[in-house]
Parts: sequence; structure tokens; C-alpha cells
Amino acid sequence: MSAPKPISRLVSHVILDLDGTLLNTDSVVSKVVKPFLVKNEKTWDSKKAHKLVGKTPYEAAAVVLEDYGLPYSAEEFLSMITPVLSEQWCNIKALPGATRLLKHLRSNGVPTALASNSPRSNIEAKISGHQGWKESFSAIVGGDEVEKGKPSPDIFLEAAKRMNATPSNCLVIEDSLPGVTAGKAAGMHVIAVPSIPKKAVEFSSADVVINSLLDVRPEKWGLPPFNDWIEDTLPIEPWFISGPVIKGFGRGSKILGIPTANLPAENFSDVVSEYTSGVYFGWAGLSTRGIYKMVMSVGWNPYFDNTEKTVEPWLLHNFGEDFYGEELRLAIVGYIRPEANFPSLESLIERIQEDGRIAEKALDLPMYANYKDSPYLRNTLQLGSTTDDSQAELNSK
Ligand code: ADP
Ligand code: RBF
Ligand code: MG
Repeated sequence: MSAPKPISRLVSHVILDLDGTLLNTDSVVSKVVKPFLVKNEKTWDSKKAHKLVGKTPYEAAAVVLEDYGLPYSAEEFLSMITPVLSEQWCNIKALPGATRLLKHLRSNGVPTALASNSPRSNIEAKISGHQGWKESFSAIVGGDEVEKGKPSPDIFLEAAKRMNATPSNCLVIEDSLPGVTAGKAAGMHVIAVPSIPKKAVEFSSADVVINSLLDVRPEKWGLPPFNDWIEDTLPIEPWFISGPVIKGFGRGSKILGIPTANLPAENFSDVVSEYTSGVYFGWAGLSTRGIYKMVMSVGWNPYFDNTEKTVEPWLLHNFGEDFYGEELRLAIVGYIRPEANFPSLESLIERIQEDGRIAEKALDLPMYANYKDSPYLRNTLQLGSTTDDSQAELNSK
């Protein structure tokens, strides 16, 4: 997280972007584009996916066609892809912290608008899949309702106008560079939540850059604070992942004295990509050994500046041996903090030890302890990320 600039933090209204800020639209786009590429004898390259973020459909189409050398015009490509995509609009998952933020703003009477480059009808379809979202907005502005989309300030100015708000009293939350540019051009305060990893410097025009909506601190802007933190932890909608323990960097045990049982991130990229980087905790099941408390980091380890996103669970138990290849199942139930950089190895180690103490203690609270009995943690037959069924089974417990 970058240090916030000194600003007069008094806002009365909030304006939110939709795709990439509240919704994980990218994963749906890649789910649709992937099979299309296969049909055209090409392979989807997840490393190129970030190039589509914040683009209009036409711009994104042009990028895909060029990157993969496809023999279509952007219009032809869009006419083939759009019907398939449209069917998926109501199935896009909320990003971590999105529903929590909307509920908070609504229950505290903070007028909130939705301002998106996508056409109004698509916005309606996309938010229809999320209970309580539509009612959270006092105004919704689509790209087809103004003359120019982001990076032009029009959409944000129109949203402010519809809420009878002064632009300088508005707080914009945006994941894309065009969106941040538009918010600043509108004379508003801007929080950037980049969906493109490791590009925080490019967002320097924003007032503050955060990792995920879980890191929004409304009180910094003169808005009512969240009151759902419990003993330095934030309960989340649990997520479940599993896989064989693979070789990591080998430095956790050696340099930090903190071994992590890495999981193959590509096995559940659909789940992990949604859950942005950060330090989380929960329960870990090892088929032949038992169930243990666990604290983990997801992301790029800023201290080591990794190029690959990794999932690194540290089981709070002394095994005294390696267990590579064993099936590890995780129930992730809470959030602690964003991944950070540290001035020294000692301060990184001290912070991870502190995360361990926080997780150790929090997991005894009934709200987290209950998940220790999740059938998912013991079920060794089912591989990969969970289906909705196993999640429903768990939630009904
Ligand atoms: P690093 O030391 O960087 O995490 P690896 O990920 O390759 O390197 O190896 C660490 C290994 O240590 C894990 O894969 C696991 O087999 C083993 N291990 C032993 N104790 C623990 C523990 N308490 N938590 C996680 N992994 C552990
Ligand atoms: N690495 C970082 O660079 N920044 C962090 O904030 C950070 N937090 C971590 C928190 C926990 C609970 C764990 C287990 C690891 C964390 N690490 C962090 C990752 C650590 O650098 C990694 O496990 C080692 O590099 C071993 O691969
Ligand atoms: Mg490891």
C-alpha cells in the first residue's frame, strides 16, 4: 500500500466503478475467450490477460486479435463473442469486500453511485446477479449515457450531478488507469484498487493505492468506519482450495525459519485470481496427518519481488519433516492484512510471526473454529477448487 498523500479527507458521496472494482469481470471474459481461441487453434496466455483491463470492448477485441494473430476484424470478433459473453453477465462473481462495502455505505446512509464505461443494459444485467446491490445505488451511469467514456470525466460528473453532489466531495473507487484519470479530471478524490498486479506506480495520480476493497478505510475520508474487524481479523465469505504440496522457493524454511506448503496456483486460478493478494488464515487438512491452524500469504511477496503469484500456507504446527506431494486442503475463513514490503528481513519475519499469533488466537473464536469440522477438509477424493455444492453443504452447517 502506498502512503496516502496529505489531503483534506472530507467526502460525502462515493462513486464506484463496476468491472474489475466490484466484479471479477476478467475471469468471465477469459472463460469465454479461451475456448474461442482453442477453436482457432491458439492457446490462451494468462500473462497477456492484464492487457484487457480497463479497455472498451472494441479496444480489448483489437488487442486479442493482434496478440493471437486471428484473421478477423474487431467487429467480426465482437459479433461472435458478445452473445456468449452476454449470457455470462449475471454470473460474474463479486470481488472480495465488494458486498461488504456496499452494505456498509448503504446502512450508514452514504449516497453511492455506480459509474461504468459499459452500456447501461449490461450494467443492469451484471448487478442483477447480486442481491442488494441495485438498491445500494442512488444513481447508475452507463457509458452510453454520456458523450465520452473514461478517461474523460463525463461519467463521474454526471453521477455527481444525479446525486446533487459537489465533485470535490466525491470519493471515486477505481481499478483501471483510465478510470483513475477520469476521477482526477472530475476533481474528485480517488482510491485505486489496481486489478493489474505490481503496477501500483502507474497509479500515482490516485490519492491512495490499495490491494483490495478489504483495505478501504472509510474513516480516512470522513466516512463511518467499518466495525466488523474482530481481534485484528476480518471474517470473509470462506473459500476452499486444495492440491498436492509442491516445491516452493526453498527460502521460507532456510532464510525465514517459516516453511510454507505451496499449492499449485494454476489448479484453481479461477478462485485465486478473484482473491487478490493478502494475508489470510484458516484451517488446513492433510489427508494422513490431521487438521491444523494455518496462516498464509497470497501474492507476489513484495519483499522478494516475485514474478509469479504464489499461495503459501504456513501450518501452525511443528512437523519436523517435509510433506511434498501430500494432498493439502484449505478452508480460508478470514483476512489479516495486505502483503507488504519491509525494510529488513527481521521486520518481515517479525510481522509473519505476528500474523501467526493473530491467526492462532482468532481461530479459537467460534465463528472461525466451526470451520475446523468442514467436510471439505477431510474429503480427499475431491480435487481442485470446490463446487458450489460443497460450499453450500458447509454454509448449512
Ligand atoms: P519454503 O521453505 O520456501 O517454503 P518449500 O515451499 O519448497 O520452501 O518447502 C517447504 C516445505 O516444508 C513444505 O512444502 C512442507 O512440505 C514442509 N513443512 C514442514 N513444516 C511445515 C509447516 N509447519 N508449514 C508448512 N510447510 C511445512
Ligand atoms: N512476503 C512478503 O514479501 N510480504 C509479506 O507481507 C508477506 N507476508 C507473509 C505472511 C505470511 C503469513 C506468510 C506465511 C508469508 C508471508 N510472506 C510475505 C511470504 C514469504 O516471503 C514467503 O513465504 C517466503 O518468501 C517463502 O517463499
Ligand atoms: Mg513454501
